[in-house]
Amino acid sequence: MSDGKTIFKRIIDGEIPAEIIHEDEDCLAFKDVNPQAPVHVLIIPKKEIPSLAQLEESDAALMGHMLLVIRDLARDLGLENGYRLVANTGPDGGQTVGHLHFHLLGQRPLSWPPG
Ligand code: DGP
Repeated sequence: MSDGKTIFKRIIDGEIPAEIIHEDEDCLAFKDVNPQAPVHVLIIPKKEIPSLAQLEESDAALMGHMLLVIRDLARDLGLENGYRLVANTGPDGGQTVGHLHFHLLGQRPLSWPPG
């Protein structure tokens, strides 16, 4: 029974397992189940925001907080040589889960442009 929740909301609610590497009052970071790099972590707000396109002005502090969490995670995960932060948004952006998430990718050189 999915009861309309996204898979990420189910992770937030502890209904399905995830390899959580950071949790605080406002956000959660866990390993991507289908990693595209040696480090591939998803950082999500606990607030149910479908994508960047639905952000509100009142989410500014939350987004700032998440970027600082990401900065610290990148340092703690040893990504001193660099990394990439991605927020796939909407169908053209390739978003498959309707809960805002940032992909933190690193520990290999990443090509540009993306596909
Ligand atoms: P996106 O395409 O940007 O919406 O990325 C969704 C990502 O979520 C994708 O890289 C795979 C990951 N993912 C999907 N389901 C699960 C899950 O149940 N657990 C974990 N850890 N990651 C998931």
